[in-house]
Amino acid sequence: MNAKRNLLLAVVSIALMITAHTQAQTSTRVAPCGPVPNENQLRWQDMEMYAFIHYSMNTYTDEEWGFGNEDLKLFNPSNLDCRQWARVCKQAGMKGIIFTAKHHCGFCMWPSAYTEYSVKNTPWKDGKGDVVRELADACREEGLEFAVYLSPWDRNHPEYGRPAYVTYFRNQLRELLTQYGEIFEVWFDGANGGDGWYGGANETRKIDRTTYYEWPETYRMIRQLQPKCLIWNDGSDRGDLRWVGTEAGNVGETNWSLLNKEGEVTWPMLHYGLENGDSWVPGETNTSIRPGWFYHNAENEHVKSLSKLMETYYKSVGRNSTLLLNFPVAPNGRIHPNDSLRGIAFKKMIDEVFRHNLAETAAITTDSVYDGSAVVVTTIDFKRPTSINRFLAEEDIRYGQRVRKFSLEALVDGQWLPLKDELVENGDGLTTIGHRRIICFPTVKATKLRFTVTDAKCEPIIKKLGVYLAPELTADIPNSGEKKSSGLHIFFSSPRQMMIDWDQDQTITSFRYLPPQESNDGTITHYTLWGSTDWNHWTKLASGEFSNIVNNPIWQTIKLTPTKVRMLKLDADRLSTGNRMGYGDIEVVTE
Ligand code: FUL
Repeated sequence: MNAKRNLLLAVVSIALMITAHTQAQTSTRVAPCGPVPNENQLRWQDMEMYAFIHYSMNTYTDEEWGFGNEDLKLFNPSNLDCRQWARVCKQAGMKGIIFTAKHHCGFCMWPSAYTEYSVKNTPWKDGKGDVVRELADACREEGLEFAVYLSPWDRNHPEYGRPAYVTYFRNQLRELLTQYGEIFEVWFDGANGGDGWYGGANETRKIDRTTYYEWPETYRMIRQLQPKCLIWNDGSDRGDLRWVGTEAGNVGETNWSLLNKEGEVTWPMLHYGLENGDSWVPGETNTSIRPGWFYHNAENEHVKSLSKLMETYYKSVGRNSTLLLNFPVAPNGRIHPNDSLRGIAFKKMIDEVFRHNLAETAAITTDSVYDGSAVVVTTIDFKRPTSINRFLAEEDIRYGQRVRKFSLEALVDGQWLPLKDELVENGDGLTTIGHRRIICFPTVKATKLRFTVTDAKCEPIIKKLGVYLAPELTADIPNSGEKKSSGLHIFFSSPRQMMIDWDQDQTITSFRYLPPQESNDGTITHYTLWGSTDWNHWTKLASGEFSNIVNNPIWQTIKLTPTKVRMLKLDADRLSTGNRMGYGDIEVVTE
């Protein structure tokens, strides 16, 4: 290989690192390495963080999924204020908002001409209101981009499951794509629980998600009406973006922005991408700032802590992904102060961590011994012992994603110390880079830092390097609501059934339940606990009574013989009062 040219490239790349977005003129000579992003994907990747807003009938029924027959009279917010949502999102560092224009219950937040099940038949603003319009306008005023979530599954529509519904769905999409200005993304959730109201039929309807919606035709319409719009689609025809396989807020530390155009997409492909995939399909990491996607009063003290949000940032934006962070809207029509304050503190902390790039004042040298798989050694010389704990690297992805593996070493007291990604449990975590990779490591006082690309598909083109000292989060926001359960992915499949899932099998030895602490409402007195490794076969792990829990609402422990599970299901067989199970905290003890 041409060693001189590689050296030049590496030096040019490093020279470019300080000004992140300088055009890499020299590298225009470079041939792309495998699939590359299109203009829309490049623009989207630079957004880095944008918000989800979940707000619908569920907000008024305290549910996560509506059945489709919820009473239209329930929708009558006293103080709906889309400008407040937009301001909060903006201050939380979000560059846009994706709004649940229609969730699975089928209720439309805009006055669609194709259904009666919408805001136009509610008491809110005497049926003259349009939440989609108010939010689209508010986003534009705040300089945010706007996007829509339109659920393909519709538990209200009588024709769901038959061809007529697909026409209805497209008609609705056309309304959203033609009446509300530029839409940066469309979000088509893959959920389909089968049963629903369906115009009164009240039955289960099965569809083949690979064929039923006739996506290619819908995609053509989107491309024609909104050429800059990105398509997110979970599980069927390949869109422009992919789900990362979990709603917990993390993508794999190895994260290729590639998938194959055709064929099945397995869970590891969603989570880690596909190194030799033939299409550019980058991952979008979606998670909520609190356990549920919709607002539940019972979760007000469960808003994610600042440390949890920072970890989410490192495990999404810091792993070559974007972060789609959900802010639910409360029944009064506003984002709750706990969520907004935490969101704003999150943005402040990101700014604080990345304020001073210590590489900017260091001397940087690069040496290349590229031999077909690339070894490029960059030494960052701080001249004097300097405390550091974060490393950042960005590839110029216009030319493809190239780096497979790298190493990081710090010169401390004259000795080279290998560093690893402290957020990764197995291995050193120093794999792919892509748009942005951030490595967190315990603070070291180093004179030099050595970054070596040890394996790459083609010559690496590093656009930016950064070295930072993140302040220690010694005291998180007081009463942050950080719970033992905040690391768990908890959701409710019904008001009396809690589900917890992990990315992989766990051997669990006990399950712990803290009842709600402020009232007895929703306290579980009798329970059944189930475990599964595949969602289909459930084994009863335990059932019984939490004795004296009402009078003495303390932690309850269900001891188990060590059992391998990937998901858990807790049924509330009896509650002290109320119809919805409540909890103060949950802990699952694993081996
Ligand atoms: C899920 C949906 O079923 C949830 O209700 C939520 O909208 C989330 C973002 O996607 O799969």
